[in-house]
Amino acid sequence: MPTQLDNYLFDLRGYLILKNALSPTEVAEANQQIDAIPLIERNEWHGYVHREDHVDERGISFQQIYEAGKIFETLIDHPSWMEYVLHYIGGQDNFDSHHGPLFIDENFASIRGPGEAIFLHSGGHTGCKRTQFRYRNGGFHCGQINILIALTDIGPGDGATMVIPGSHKSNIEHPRLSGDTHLDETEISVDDVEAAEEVHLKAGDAILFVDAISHGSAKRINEGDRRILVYRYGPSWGSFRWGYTPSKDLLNRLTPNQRKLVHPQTYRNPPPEALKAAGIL
Ligand SMILES: O=C(O)CCC(=O)C(=O)O
Repeated sequence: MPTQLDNYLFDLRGYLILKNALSPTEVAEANQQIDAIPLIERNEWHGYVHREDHVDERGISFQQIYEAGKIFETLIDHPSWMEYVLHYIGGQDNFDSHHGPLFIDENFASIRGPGEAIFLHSGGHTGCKRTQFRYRNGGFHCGQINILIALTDIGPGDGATMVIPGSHKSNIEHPRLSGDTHLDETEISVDDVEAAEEVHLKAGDAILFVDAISHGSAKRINEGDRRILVYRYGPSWGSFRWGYTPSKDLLNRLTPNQRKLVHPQTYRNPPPEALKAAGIL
């Protein structure tokens, strides 16, 4: 459960660090499963895992990673963060009895080598409903809470996640994120962006952040790869960011609680007799 200090810091900064969220065994298993994915081209599939088609500078992203092995299924409702995510999305009283309290609208593994990064994006100034930070009536009601898990140690030069603490509440866009002086995807470092900070993690640590915070990653300078996982949670009435559909195999394997987070709705259809009686069939 989040403590009062967690709540204070999350409200103030827009993110929290969850130390040792995964055990060394879980980290090793996740890395092995990622190694087992062949190096497919952009926009190709390996089973139900899709390699996202984005710019080269962003590295490799394997979307629908929860389809890639048991370890990724256990992350759907992992005890290291589930209570936190429920608390910061809030609103579960409205939906819990009908469908799930939350929905995962994107989940992926990201692998980045030297020279690769993702530009800083988002911020409170956008007012975007889906990613918003909201606190009302004594509770949090955020639109999207991300859990970003390090599968390798991420320190200086490793292409760490960058955040601008407090920017989930900002009214004004950071001048380096747009306009004449905006940074290009591969030029990013904290030295270029006043008030941005790198978040250094050990493998197994996670960052919990509201998507409204300005975030991205520094350019990796060091040799080797940086590996992370991202699971994005929102309210159960949300929909997939990229239109993926969880496979029937996955849904059959999941526990009832996990299934609610992956596919909250049970669809209602009229029985064939009703359609026949109405002359539709
Ligand atoms: O790759 C990172 O460290 C940041 C991830 C990110 O930008 C995102 O989750 O939108």
